[in-house]
Amino acid sequence: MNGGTSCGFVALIGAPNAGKSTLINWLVGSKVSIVSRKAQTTRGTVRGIVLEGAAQIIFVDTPGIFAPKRRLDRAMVAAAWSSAGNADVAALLVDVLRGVDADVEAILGRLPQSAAKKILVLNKIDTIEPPKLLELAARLNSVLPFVQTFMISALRGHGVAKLKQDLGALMPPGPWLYPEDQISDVPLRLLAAEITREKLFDRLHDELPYSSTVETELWQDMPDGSARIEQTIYVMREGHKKIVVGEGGRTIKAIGTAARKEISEAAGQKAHLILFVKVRENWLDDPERYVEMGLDFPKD
Ligand SMILES: Nc1nc2c(ncn2[C@@H]2O[C@H](COP(=O)(O)OP(=O)(O)OP(=O)(O)O)[C@@H](O)[C@H]2O)c(=O)[nH]1
Ligand SMILES: [Mg+2]
Repeated sequence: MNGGTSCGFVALIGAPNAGKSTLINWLVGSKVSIVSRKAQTTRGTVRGIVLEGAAQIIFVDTPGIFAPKRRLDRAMVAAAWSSAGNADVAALLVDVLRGVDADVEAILGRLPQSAAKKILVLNKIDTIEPPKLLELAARLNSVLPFVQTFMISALRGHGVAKLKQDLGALMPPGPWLYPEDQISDVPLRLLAAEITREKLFDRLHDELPYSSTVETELWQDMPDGSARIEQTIYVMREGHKKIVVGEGGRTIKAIGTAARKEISEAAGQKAHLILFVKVRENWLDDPERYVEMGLDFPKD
């Protein structure tokens, strides 16, 4: 007996920047995964847990799928495909303004290999006119017949309640895997590191955000109820360190202030955030960094 409950996994997959993390945050009603204007923001998978009537839907935010070059890219793309393969439903998010580009084409080519039910989620409908939307829906469904097509704006929340409702109905019968009040599987120290990385993405340009990573080294609860949090920002060059620190320490201070505020909110306690910047030329080839990101280390 399962008490009439159902539970399953929905992998959110798509090209970088399609709006997967924005959508999972809206569905969960809280920030569980970081978002930025830049592509390739999400590096590891993040689960966001949502209740819809008697159904528990475990959404899996994944890194964007693109033609990988570096080792880290390969690890990210592999993690996304693995999530799609293990899910009950694979939801393909497409940025309607971008339409079907090479990344989307490549995803459409490989998606049939996944045993999951496939649904299409056209996102960013606030950016184009309805006739174009219908055209795109028809085109994509002619390439791969989706079980259902949704049109949403993850940014504004349009169409998201309907998406959640219909996905609830697709979940297989079974007991809930998570306690009913749990919203994510991300440990607070990892979320805190991700929040700081989001602020790096916000403030730094060009290749720097892609060649840096953030780790929480210490989380110490203080007698007054606050937390002392130490994080390290790894960069690849001395010159990068200078940019992250900024003139007179201005950039790192701004990153720290913005991150501390949000980490305090997420943790529900006052935070003292201490940031260190370290040059680690080869961190992209260091297996330990991948463990921290929750990724498998590709051997070559
Ligand atoms: N106009 C508009 N912008 C959106 C919408 N959804 C997401 N965005 C924006 O698109 C950008 C990328 O959003 P993310 O949620 O980080 O995208 P992602 O698919 O998780 O990206 P990666 O993690 O890099 O694969 C951000 O600037 C979002 O604000 C939407 O419905 N409308
Ligand atoms: Mg993302």
